[in-house]
Amino acid sequence: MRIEKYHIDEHNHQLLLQHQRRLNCLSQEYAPIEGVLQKLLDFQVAIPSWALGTGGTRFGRFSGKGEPRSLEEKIEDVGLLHQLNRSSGAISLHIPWDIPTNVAQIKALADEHGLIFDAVNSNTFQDQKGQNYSYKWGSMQHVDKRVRQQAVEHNLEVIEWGKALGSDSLTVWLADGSSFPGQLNFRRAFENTLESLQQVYAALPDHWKMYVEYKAYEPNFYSTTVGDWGQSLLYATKLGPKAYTLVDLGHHLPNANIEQIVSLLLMEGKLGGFHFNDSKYGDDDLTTGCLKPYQLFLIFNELVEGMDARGMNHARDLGWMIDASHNLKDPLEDLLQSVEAIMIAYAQALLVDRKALEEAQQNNDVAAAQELLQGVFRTDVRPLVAEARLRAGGALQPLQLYRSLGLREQLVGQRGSKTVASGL
Ligand code: PSV
Ligand code: MN
Repeated sequence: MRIEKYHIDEHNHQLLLQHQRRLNCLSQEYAPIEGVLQKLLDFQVAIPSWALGTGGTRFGRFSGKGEPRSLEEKIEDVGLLHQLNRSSGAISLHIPWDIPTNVAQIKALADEHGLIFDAVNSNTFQDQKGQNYSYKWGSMQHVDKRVRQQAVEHNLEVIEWGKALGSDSLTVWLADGSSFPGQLNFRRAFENTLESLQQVYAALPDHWKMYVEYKAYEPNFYSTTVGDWGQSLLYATKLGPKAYTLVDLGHHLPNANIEQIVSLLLMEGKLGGFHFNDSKYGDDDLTTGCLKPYQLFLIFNELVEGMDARGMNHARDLGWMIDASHNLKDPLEDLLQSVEAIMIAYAQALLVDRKALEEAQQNNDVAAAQELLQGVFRTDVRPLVAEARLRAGGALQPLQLYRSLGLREQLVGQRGSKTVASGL
């Protein structure tokens, strides 16, 4: 399904005057805004294929209606998002949940929707039908070499799928760890994991990146073999220049200073990518920015500062992806809100007066530094984000248009109300 262009035009036409009034006020305060707008136009956030269906918890899954039944329909859903916001131009696949039946057709379909393939994700946290060995006791850390080998081979297969689709990065998240003291020899688990990752690393094409994602706990509750950014950095450093740490916002212990982690990883040239979501307690996988928009802004503030310090291209040099999946909202509405929150935080970070902040820091003027940051955070930059969307051919108010066109109802009409998307 595609949205007819005239629907977007009509919607924009209706909102244009009000939009221009708001944008003018903002431009007067923060002129010139052209550079910021171009950066917003360039910035794309990948959508994970598993976020298009309603997620569940271990207590159950309450399916939404009109969920995509196939990879083709997932691509169509991301295409709709991208048409509405022009900032969701990539899809990230999880193998084996989303193995393409016909690569050429899938690529052509993605192309039709203006989408590229972001990082491919391996899955050694679940047992699959027909698999020889179980991952109950871990995958790359496993005491049995045959299990480790199976996990390595799976990752090699994922790289092959990625190559075929035109992806250029592999994300490895391992559920490996232990739930009871004494269950695991930590050092051996690390060494086994490193050796397995090295075999995968050796198969990476030259221009590829490998993202090593860490997570504090869950599904294991005593130790995780890639449990924090220090461990991930250790693996990434030992692996080599194509390996990087991936930060998932939901994978820290409560109150961790994620912005500081980001800053130091960037300093070391070892920050690879991001998984955006929001949480109150753990890996809650809630809509990005729904709970802690200030933290999100502070993270972007460090990202922009750190990327600029290294002369990096904001849009291209890091992998940007949403990783959220919960069981209440319409997934497409949720994703529109997440992308909007990300763009707002990014726009705010771009508006920070870096010179003045640096001066405040040099003078130990803590109050001035706070004023500077909170001044930007409390500025309503939504007109800027909307202007970037407008220039790219998207909708001024994507969620409003999604609802007024009855897109979910149309999807339910096509797909039915009892469909279940593959994924979590
Ligand atoms: C694990 O919690 C994670 O964040 C990893 O990125 C997985 O690939 C994804 O969620 C889906 O399980
Ligand atoms: Mn993740």
